Amino acid sequence: MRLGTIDGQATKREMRTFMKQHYLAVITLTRETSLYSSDINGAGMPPEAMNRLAERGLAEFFGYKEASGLKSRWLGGDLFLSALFSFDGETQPEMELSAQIADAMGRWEAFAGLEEQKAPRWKAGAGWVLCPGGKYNRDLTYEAAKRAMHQVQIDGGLEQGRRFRVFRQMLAERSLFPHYQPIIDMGRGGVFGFEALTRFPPNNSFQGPYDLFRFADEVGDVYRLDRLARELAINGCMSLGPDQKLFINVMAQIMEDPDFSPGRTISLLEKHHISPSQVVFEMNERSAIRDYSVIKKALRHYRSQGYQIAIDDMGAGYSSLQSVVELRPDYLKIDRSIIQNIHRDEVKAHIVSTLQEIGSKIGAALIAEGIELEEELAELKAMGIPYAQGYLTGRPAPFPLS
Ligand code: G
Ligand code: MN
Repeated sequence: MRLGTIDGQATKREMRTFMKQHYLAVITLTRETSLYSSDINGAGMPPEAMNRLAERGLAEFFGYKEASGLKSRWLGGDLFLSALFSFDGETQPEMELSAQIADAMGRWEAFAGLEEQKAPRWKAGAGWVLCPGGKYNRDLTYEAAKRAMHQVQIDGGLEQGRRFRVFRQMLAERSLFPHYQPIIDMGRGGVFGFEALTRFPPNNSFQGPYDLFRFADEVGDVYRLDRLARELAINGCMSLGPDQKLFINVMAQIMEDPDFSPGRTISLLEKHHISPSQVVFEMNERSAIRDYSVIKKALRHYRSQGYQIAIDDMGAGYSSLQSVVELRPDYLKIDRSIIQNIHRDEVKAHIVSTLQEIGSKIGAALIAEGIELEEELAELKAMGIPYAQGYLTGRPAPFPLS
């Protein structure tokens, strides 16, 4: 996914962005039907209604400057629209195309639903084929139509496009709103530091920050999202005490990127009078670490500047002990699945005390996450766990904390 390192590949990809890309797209509107029904789809629909649907469909797609040569045609009871979409210098033309189509289709489907209240549900599908030079024939048109019909059958195929549009808008508008959750110092009392957590206004496309980051990774844009999230996390951190720490989640794979440099982070930190020694990078293994040696090298560099490292979600299904061995963290954050009901489960207590023993041998302090009950907190305190985080001691909120 990374560019610029492999000769040839990078140049090919870069070249592509300067060339026009043409796609023949076919969009179909069809009514849900049963294979075993004797009804023919669309039968009995008044011709004026059919025309209105076709016109409205065309109108939706004429809105895009990339679309040309729009045609509409009824075949049996199904409506087919075709158009040539041309992109110039777009790095992800297919994503852009599916975003535009998904957007227009959403409105069109809604329109069709209103139009024919009695009718069975209308469904839209889209398919496209690359056509070099913008030339196409019957075979290509048929192929695109076949894909569009297939799309109708598999619900959610266009969901990707919708998500891409929402995602891109979030990046452009920088609409992430970091929240901060306090981490309590159990020995001395008081707030040891805050974990910055990415939040965004509710939408239908992304269920939460992890869903968003996973999607960003899928479409190859996780670096941009990560950078924005980090920048906003530092910007929003209004009143960090000189002895308090700011915990920032970083995907391990970000550190594998040769372009990841905390230089920008440092200047932002300076602006907010936060020193690197107050910053702890939380790493998790949600996306498997491919090459520890690269990360270790990066970590040596950050450590020399004073940053600290925490291993996040220890004890969760995807986390391994390998990162403890390889990364030599300063903190071990224990996943809430181990903390929940720890006062009633000996096995959980054994696991935590074993981790604490490991921690004390390698100089890593434990942070218990997801504490919701007084009993859990009391148990952890009795075990001598130094730091606590959870809804009980403070919910994530924007600064200033109430
Ligand atoms: O993977 P990580 O540990 O960074 O995840 C932190 C997430 O856990 C955040 O989304 C945060 O809102 C959530 N969280 C924090 N404290 C609690 C808690 O006490 N209970 C539950 N269920 N979730 C919590
Ligand atoms: Mn975390």
